[in-house]
Amino acid sequence: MSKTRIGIIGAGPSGLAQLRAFEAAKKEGHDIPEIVCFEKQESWGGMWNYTWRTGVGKHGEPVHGSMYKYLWSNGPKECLEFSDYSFDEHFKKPISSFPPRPVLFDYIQGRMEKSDLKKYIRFNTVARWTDYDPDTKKFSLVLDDLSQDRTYTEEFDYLIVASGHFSTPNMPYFEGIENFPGTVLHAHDFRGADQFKDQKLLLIGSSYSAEDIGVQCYKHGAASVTLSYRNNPIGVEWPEGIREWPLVTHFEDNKAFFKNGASEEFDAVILCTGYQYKFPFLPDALRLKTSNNLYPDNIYKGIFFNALPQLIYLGMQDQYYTFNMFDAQAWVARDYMMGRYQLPGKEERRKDIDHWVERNNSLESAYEEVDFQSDYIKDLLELSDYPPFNVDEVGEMFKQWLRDKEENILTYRDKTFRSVVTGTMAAEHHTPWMDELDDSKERFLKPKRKQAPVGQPV
Ligand code: FAD
Ligand code: NA7
Repeated sequence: MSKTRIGIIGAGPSGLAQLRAFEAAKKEGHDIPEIVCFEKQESWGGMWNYTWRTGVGKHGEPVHGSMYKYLWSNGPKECLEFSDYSFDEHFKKPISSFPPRPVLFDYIQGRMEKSDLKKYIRFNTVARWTDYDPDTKKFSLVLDDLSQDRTYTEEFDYLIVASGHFSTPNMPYFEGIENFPGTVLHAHDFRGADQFKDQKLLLIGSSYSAEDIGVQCYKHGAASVTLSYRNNPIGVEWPEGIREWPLVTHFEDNKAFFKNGASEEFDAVILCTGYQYKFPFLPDALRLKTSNNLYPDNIYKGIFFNALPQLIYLGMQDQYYTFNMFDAQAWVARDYMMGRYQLPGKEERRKDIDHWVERNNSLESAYEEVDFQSDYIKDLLELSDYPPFNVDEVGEMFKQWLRDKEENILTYRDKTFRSVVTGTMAAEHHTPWMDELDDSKERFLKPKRKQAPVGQPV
């Protein structure tokens, strides 16, 4: 009998979690299926693989990356730590709780290199189209090898969609924006604050991107930052130089008008208005259709497409938890594909989805959202042998992080947290985040300078 074949689309943290899950089973002596992971970029890491490009990439494909320079983790690293590969194991010393992107990228890569997982990945290969044959119960996946300019098709018993959902911009229209004389771009194309030094910026949106890009531009020398919200403001106490106004109604040349009756001239507009779920390689009936939320409908356990559970989605939730959630999902998905975990019938799955979706709809605060996603992770951890970790303690760290941000949006990244994986307390970074303009790994890992005794040079 031929081996079960598994296709994974995307080698970002979710797709890599799936590879790592199979590798863990192999190390335990299990015979694992045949796995191929397709990645359209020339390297792995998904969002964490920074690119300077915008628009289209080397081979004319839409650029996936939305990451930018000077991005520092927006949550404590202790909340995303892999429970089978700690920060201590990777860095060999305690590091601070909010590392910059290159440091987290290094950490992701460390686990993969340790397990020699690159061999499963076909880089520069884009998943173009999928058909499912109910008679043979196989997916046929049309692939484009971008470097060879070759199209081919392969068959799989299971298909894993790990293509991310923070890549295709949601671009609303505001009257008159077409005549705005300065830069207008979406957060997806933002590559760093440098070009906005001394400029008066308008950012539309009130979630992670607006907050982080706004604060980064302020830190790196923008003249002023105005955030404009549709429903709820971010609502923290902003320093002088950042303010938050209701939504823009329209533009006249470089002047924006707001719902509160105010108007102001700007040099640049950044639309921090979120992303669309886009699966151009899936037919209508197999596509996950959702907005960005903590429990997208129609996927059982947040993973299995209810109409066809051999189609598996990873990482499709809005995210407090990230890397450890993708792991918990990937381990359950692996056990299902290896016949070690049986799914209940379709109706029972539907009831379970309804239960989570209803609870999700009733959440009223970020604190309740954290509890919700913690419960979701606990539910997943019950179903596989992914090394368990203290989810309640991680939930408490998230809540402390929310309070820290409310207290001071410019200093929350100077706080430290304790790992639930190793018990190690994070080190304090050598430089307060607001003064640290260099986000390189080398600079980050530099030891903290010892205080010289009084009267002696350092
Ligand atoms: P992605 O990382 O998006 O990876 C998806 C992969 O699929 C990509 O490599 C892509 O090239 C590939 N792909 C897509 N379509 C195809 C196709 N058709 N064929 C082949 N390959 C394909 N999380 C945190 O924990 N902390 C943070 O500080 C943080 N900051 C963020 C900042 C920004 C600007 C963004 C956008 C996200 C941030 N995130 C952060 C969340 C981030 O999305 C997750 O950490 C993580 O990258 C999600 O992993 P993923 O594998 O699901 O998706
Ligand atoms: P999010 O978290 O999905 O937030 C999108 C924001 O965009 C949110 O504040 C929305 O306002 C706003 N939005 C969406 N459409 C509009 C329109 N038409 N007008 C005004 N405002 C709008 O996306 P982010 O990019 O912030 O974060 C995504 C990930 O990137 C996140 O996980 C981070 O890790 C980095 P609403 O609240 O709905 O009124």
